[in-house]
Amino acid sequence: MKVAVVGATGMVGNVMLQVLAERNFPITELLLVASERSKGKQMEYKGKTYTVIGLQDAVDARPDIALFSAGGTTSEAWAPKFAEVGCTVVDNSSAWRMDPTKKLVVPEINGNVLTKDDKIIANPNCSTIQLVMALAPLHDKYKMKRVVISTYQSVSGTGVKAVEQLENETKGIKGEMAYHYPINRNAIPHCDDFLDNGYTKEEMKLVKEPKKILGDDSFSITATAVRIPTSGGHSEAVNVQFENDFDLADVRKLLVETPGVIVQDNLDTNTYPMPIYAHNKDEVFVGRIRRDESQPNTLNMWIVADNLRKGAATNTIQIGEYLIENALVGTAVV
Ligand code: A2P
Ligand code: 11C
Repeated sequence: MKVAVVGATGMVGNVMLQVLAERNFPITELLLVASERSKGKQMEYKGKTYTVIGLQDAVDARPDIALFSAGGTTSEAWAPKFAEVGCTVVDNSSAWRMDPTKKLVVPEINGNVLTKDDKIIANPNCSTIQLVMALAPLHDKYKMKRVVISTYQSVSGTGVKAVEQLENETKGIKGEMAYHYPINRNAIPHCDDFLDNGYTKEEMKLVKEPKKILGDDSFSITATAVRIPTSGGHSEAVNVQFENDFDLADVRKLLVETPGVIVQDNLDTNTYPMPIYAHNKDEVFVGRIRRDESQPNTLNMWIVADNLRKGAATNTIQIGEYLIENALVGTAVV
């Protein structure tokens, strides 16, 4: 495959290159693409040096697959141009996620919706991906009625500036602020912009995206998204009310048997998911699985994943792998 990584110099782009190399993604030609600022910059992949190119040069090279993580504006403007030359774009931005003509995919859950005609495919938001990975098998069996989510999100979800803000603050250095407030020793209930309904965009992604991925809008979701001073992954406290009652041992078994999910739940040994363990891993970790004793058919659990891996780069690349394995992607039109 001729593969373009658009946003290769960015935070997610860098993780994409690591994940592509680790998983031995079948690359015959690699194009590293970024803004005009980075044109000509040298980058390494599997010990080989590559020169960063601009978007138009990448379109002209007619890649088979383009993995985009260069922000929504770049995606809106450029994904269609890649698609026009026959390239399949897997886009990590929020630009296409809720577009009814585009698929929103977590391969383990709904890879089967993809066809050869899908030329722009959306990768969900990081906090959505880890959530649905744990919810999907439970929804299949017990049918969700209502989900309440509180997130504890890593600064790496905001980007390099936020990671630097936290590092500077821990060292007592005054630097540029990515947030309105200090993040060290703080919790900021404000991820992404506020909307007219009083929720943030991040919270509304958690409300809308799971319904599209699960292909079911019969359940309700509400969310509060909070930024905390950690960098390795996002955590989520999730309360799920089901239509049907469940057996706790069966819930654990279902999660243990779900590919891509690891149950870390042993109170005797203080074992539960945490960002320091999830960091650099591709799986979604679930623990603190317990019955909500305040109402029937309701479960509490704690879900953690590396937001730059399964929440972004890994899921994007898994979509690419799914396309290749199912012969849904081919040589671009000349
Ligand atoms: P560049 O490094 O040249 O600015 P991050 O999310 O870490 O900020 O990274 C964003 C990525 O998207 C970077 O690789 C960045 O390239 C790229 N990018 C940002 N704006 C554009 C643009 N207008 N055209 C192409 N790539 C862009
Ligand atoms: C965060 N979820 O942690 C965001 C980052 O819609 O792709 C990714 C934003 C997105 O703030």
